[in-house]
Amino acid sequence: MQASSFPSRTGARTQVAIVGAGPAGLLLAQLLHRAGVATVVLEQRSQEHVLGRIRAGIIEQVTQDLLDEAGVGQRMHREGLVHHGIALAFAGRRHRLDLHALTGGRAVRVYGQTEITRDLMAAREAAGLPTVYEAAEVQLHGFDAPHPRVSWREGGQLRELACDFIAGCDGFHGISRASVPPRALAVFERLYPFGWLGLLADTPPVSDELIYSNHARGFALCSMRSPTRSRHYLQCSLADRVERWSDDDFWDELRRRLDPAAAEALVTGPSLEKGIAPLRSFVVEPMRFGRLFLAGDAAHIVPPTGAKGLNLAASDVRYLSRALIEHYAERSDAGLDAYSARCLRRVWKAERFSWHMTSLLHRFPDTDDFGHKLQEAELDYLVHSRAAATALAENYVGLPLED
Ligand code: RFL
Ligand code: PHB
Repeated sequence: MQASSFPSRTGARTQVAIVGAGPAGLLLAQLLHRAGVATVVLEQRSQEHVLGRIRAGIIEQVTQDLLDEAGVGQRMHREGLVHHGIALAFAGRRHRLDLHALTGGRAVRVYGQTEITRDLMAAREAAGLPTVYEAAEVQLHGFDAPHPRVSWREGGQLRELACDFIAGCDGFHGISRASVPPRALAVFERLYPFGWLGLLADTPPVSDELIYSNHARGFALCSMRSPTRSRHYLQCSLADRVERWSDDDFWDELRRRLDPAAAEALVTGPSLEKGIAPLRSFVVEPMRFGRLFLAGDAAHIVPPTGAKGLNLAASDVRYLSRALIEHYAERSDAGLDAYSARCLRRVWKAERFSWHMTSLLHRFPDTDDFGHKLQEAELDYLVHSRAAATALAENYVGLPLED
């Protein structure tokens, strides 16, 4: 289905062609629109498919501020849940980290990525701006020269669009990064020997706040989307298949990996969605090639343990939107020239934090009893040392942006 069709033909042009209608692409488009910069968004999947992906749940203050700036924060303020703390569970006990007290009054908000995407799509549609869904065979041309173009197939017909810049917001498997000559890229990657099995259910959350649990059987996370909808994850083997997990199997295994009070409080019910995601750390440098700018998962992936992926996509978009607006309004390319290095400084700190949280909380194939005792000792240190707890808290709520 096509929400708002773009009457493209040879000779059509825009200022910024945006590839991908995930949160990065749609947020960039909305911020540019509010500054009077014209965009066309090209998305390979249908609108329903994009909205059907259940992903992130935790958003930092920086991301909330950006949604407000984009004029799409109203429902997030109404329906999102402000969380002042998280719990770390290990050795059969649960310990609260008071994020609010440890960070001088900061917090995170539970508001699903699906809802953010829905709000951004609604704003774009209301403004009558062009988004092409089900754009097949998107290709990027000439971004190493002054006049880039993008082409795609729509209903079997070849379309083409000239532009000043291309924003590659098409996620990890997208075409944008793949269009750059490999010799121009440095890739940094780490794969983890396990995945996450996620389950969404209309059951009340186990607790008012998220529980991250380190257990000898593997990691577990109890999260939520609302006071009546829970989202849980279990560390699973990469060889696992979602069909092998009945809902009952999932709930039984989750219960085993929780502290006794949480296990007691767990309310089960039929799953609305169940899926397995692999865990990966990935960064590509640089994030700019001529007139192509990568943003979000197209340039970097973090394992979800630190809840940073969507938030990093948002901070890239903040830097990129300001740089493009500065280019058009002030004829200055300073922001565009600084974009890659500025993003990467924040990206690498989030990579470090996400890797650390993953290492601390999961059972690795080579985690022996000694290794598990070390994890428990570090967790014990974390929850009893204000200095260590502060370091975790300030990363979890989100590090500050550069001006
Ligand atoms: P997306 O969301 O992948 O969107 C990219 C879009 O581009 C389209 N596309 C193309 N379009 C045209 N032509 C092509 N050739 C194309 N190829 C792809 C795709 O269809 C898609 O619509 O990337 P974006 O916008 O950069 O957003 C990134 C976030 O989606 C991601 O980082 C987060 O979901 C990560 N994440 C979390 N992040 C957080 O900040 N907090 C969390 O609590 C959190 N939890 C999670 C997560 C990711 C998870 N999974 C499944 C990987 C929990 C999980 C389980
Ligand atoms: C989620 O609610 O989907 C979620 C929350 C925290 C994480 C990862 C995912 O660290």
